[in-house]
Amino acid sequence: MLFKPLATVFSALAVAPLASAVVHEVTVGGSAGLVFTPNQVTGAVEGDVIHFTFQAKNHTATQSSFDKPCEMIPKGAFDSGYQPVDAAATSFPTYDLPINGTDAIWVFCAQAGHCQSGMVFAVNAPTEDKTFDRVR
Ligand SMILES: *[C@@H]1O[C@H](CO)[C@@H](O)[C@H](O)[C@H]1NC(C)=O
Ligand SMILES: *[C@@H]1O[C@H](CO)[C@@H](O)[C@H](O)[C@H]1NC(C)=O
Ligand SMILES: [Cu+2]
Repeated sequence: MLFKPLATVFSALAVAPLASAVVHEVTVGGSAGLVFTPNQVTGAVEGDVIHFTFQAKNHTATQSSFDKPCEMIPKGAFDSGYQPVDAAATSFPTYDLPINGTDAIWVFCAQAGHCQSGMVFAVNAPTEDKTFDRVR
């Protein structure tokens, strides 16, 4: 009688970390236009992954900063590189961005003109001061 409840507790502990890791699906471009869909993710924590799926046109997911939302940060930026996808494509390249903490992460598309058209994305953007609306 004692053994069974303990086993239940241990198996619940063993699956806890897996259960809390979330894969956040984000579509880049495609029929929605020059946008990331959704254009931001909140509440992401270490262990989560942003799974970008690139659709039509030729986009990137590149790390920027709040102050320069259309420029790659000078050191250590993540960058998917250009992902050209034909309008008639039926399979789509993907890029996984592991989340390592709860700090705000700013992302843009580096294709000429796209960021200037509003093609920006954020993870854990603050709700005050440096907010998502202020980079768009
Ligand atoms: C994608 O865009 C990049 C940057 O503009 C360009 O160098 C590359 O040739 C493009 N690829 C295709 C297949 O159009
Ligand atoms: C998290 O760390 C990994 C490994 O260093 C790195 O490749 C990735 O770009 C980091 N994620 C972010 C959002 O900076
Ligand atoms: Cu783009």
